[in-house]
Amino acid sequence: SFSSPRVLSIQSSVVHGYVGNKAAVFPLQLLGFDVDPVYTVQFSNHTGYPVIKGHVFDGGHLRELLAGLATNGLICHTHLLSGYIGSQSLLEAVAAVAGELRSAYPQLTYVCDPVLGDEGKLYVSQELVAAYKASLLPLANILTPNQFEAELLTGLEVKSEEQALQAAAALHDMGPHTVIITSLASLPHPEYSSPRLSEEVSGQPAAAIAAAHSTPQQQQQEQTAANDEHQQQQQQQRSERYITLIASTRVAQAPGCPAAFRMRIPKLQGYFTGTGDLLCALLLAWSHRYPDNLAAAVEHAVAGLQGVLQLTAAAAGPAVLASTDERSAAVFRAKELRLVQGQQQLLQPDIKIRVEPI
Ligand code: PLP
Ligand code: PXL
Repeated sequence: SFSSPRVLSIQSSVVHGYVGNKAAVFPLQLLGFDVDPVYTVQFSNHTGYPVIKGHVFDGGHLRELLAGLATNGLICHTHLLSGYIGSQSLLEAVAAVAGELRSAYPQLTYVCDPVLGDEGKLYVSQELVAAYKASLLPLANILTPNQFEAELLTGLEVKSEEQALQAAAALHDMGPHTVIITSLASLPHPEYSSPRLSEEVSGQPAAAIAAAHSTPQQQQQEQTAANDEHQQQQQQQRSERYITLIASTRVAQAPGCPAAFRMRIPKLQGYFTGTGDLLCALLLAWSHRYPDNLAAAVEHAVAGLQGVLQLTAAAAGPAVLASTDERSAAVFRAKELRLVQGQQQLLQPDIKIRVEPI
């Protein structure tokens, strides 16, 4: 009964739109997985909208559903996927479920997205950080923290590529053989400071203004200062145009496949909800397809996500993408992921971005 892949996916669900399980189930099915979804919440829509209606489920709900499955002999999962977990009770229940699934199938792959926060802000209670470390990381095989989550889970600062690799190593030691750190927004990249990119530098208005009002010697100094400032600005702008992903695995890779690499992903304008959930589901699917080539798995997953995002951005249109109205349901609705329309991109992703071995 373990011959075909089957995922137990424990995530939130929404009636309208695509986050949590709504962003994960269809792509996984499309890529050949049977999916058994368990809802951690069921809301009318994602939490960005002005109004949210619905219910939150606790650990007891998950345990009850698992007991039903166990009694009927329906625990036959090759994969476990967990996303946002809002309470310690639910987290402990997920840990129990992971243990139960692994005793039924020791080769179980548990893909854990440790959703704790982003950009310095926690969106769960602090006690969940310790609970993840104590209960879930030891059971997880593939972990997908963002930069901030990698810092919280390791206690290490993650502000450079080297630090990201150190954090990944620390996370490997806590359990997961594969760590994919997403969304390293402000990570300096070696190339950003290389002269190769300076051809992108165009006008230098600050230097020109300084030059018009000073002696030649002052000019030289001010020009240098202005150039430095300008270069810093350019560097900042360049790094903000990319999201850097860093991946590291201790699974033996096929010849020629790197065990650690970076990928620089051009940023699209606008913020979309559910991208992290979709990426995590795609990483699960493609790493099953390419068990000894993480680079190929990441390239396929990111290309699928980008394909859906491009379609979503095109459908939303420039006015919606430029909107800064944080409270507009219409704007959120217009930016819901075009998953169904993008199924071809998920099924046969057009790989435009390759990984770079570190
Ligand atoms: N790639 C990765 C690794 C991400 O984590 C995300 C967003 O979470 C995206 C791409 C999507 O970003 P964008 O909408 O800027 O393309
Ligand atoms: O994409 C993360 C997510 C998951 N689940 C729910 C959400 C969100 C983001 O807003 O609202 C219910």
